Amino acid sequence: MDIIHVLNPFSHPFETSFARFENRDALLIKLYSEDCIGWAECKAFFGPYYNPEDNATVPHVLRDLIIPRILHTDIESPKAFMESMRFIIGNRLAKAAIENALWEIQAQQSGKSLKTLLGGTQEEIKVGVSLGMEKNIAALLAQIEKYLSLGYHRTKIKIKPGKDYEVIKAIRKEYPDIMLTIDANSAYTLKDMPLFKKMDEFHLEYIEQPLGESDIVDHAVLQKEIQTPVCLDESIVSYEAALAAIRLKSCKVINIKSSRVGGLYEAKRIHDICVEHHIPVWCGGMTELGIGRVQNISFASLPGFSQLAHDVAASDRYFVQDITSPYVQITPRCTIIVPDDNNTIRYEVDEKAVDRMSPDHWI
Ligand code: OSB
Ligand code: MG
Repeated sequence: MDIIHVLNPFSHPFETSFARFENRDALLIKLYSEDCIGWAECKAFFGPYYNPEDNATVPHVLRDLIIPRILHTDIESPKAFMESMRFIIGNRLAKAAIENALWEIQAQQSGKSLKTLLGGTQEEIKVGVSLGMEKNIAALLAQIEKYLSLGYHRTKIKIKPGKDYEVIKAIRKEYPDIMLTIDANSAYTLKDMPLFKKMDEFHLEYIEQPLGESDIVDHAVLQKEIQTPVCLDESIVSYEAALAAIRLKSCKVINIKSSRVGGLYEAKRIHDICVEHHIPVWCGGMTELGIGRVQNISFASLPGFSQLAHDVAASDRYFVQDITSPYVQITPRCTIIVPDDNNTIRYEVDEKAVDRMSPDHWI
């Protein structure tokens, strides 16, 4: 296995309540099987801003714990791999990176697409845009206008205390009817209840992760008091967390990121339980490069994802250059075509592009 560190500048900085990003700093995994290579993209960031892992903890967990256990062994399936990793607590981004590479290997060995292996049903998926915070409202309105004119189906903006009510009010004044959502990335507490009640007037599609990143209980208190659906992101780290949130009525919508929950197998279980309980789901993003982006597209083809738009945009939403050939593109309907067994569209890893973005090799 190789771990390759790549750095790809954003064409426009991306600012959330927890950090401002100038580039995507990512670890790529190249997993060698007998007859093929499985590529995967680890979704961790430079620091532990979004969840506890980062680009320093992941190589440790891979090199010192996971790889010694799987080197020169037969692995029956991604599921069997995950079960054998239960001795490692948490560290789901690290586990998901290997799990994703195993799905790629399984796809190659079986001659099937990831969509087919996962049970995907949709030929194309609807895309939305997640917009970072800007220095003023005019700059944000310009961003919104840009992506609306490209046809993006849903606009999500990042908020934080002091950059919330007035910003949304200004957006609603300009665009009273667009499908609008907000993402706080855990920047608030229950003390902000009056603010969230007031925001009901904006008819937002949902409010993403307003409270603590591991909270399930306070979100239930909040959801009971407001009309706007709460959508959980950070808090849903596993099937068990999803079930707890459903039972406690902590949210009405769930954003599923396969990396956050330890891989595609666990993510599909969460998708299935949400469908069973009529909780709308959509596929979240982590400003991925092409490899992770294409895996998200295949995952988002599951039947429960047919209603809402996903944080799975075209490569050029974030980057001038990408590491797949072709880059991810949107159709005139602002959808993305899902790779299938008929090779309607086929993505390859562009190793020259990977090399250009990689100042050093970690292993
Ligand atoms: O909370 O959904 C989030 C990016 C990095 C970390 C967390 C989040 C995000 C995004 C961007 O909102 C989603 C994307 O376009 O990839
Ligand atoms: Mg989010």
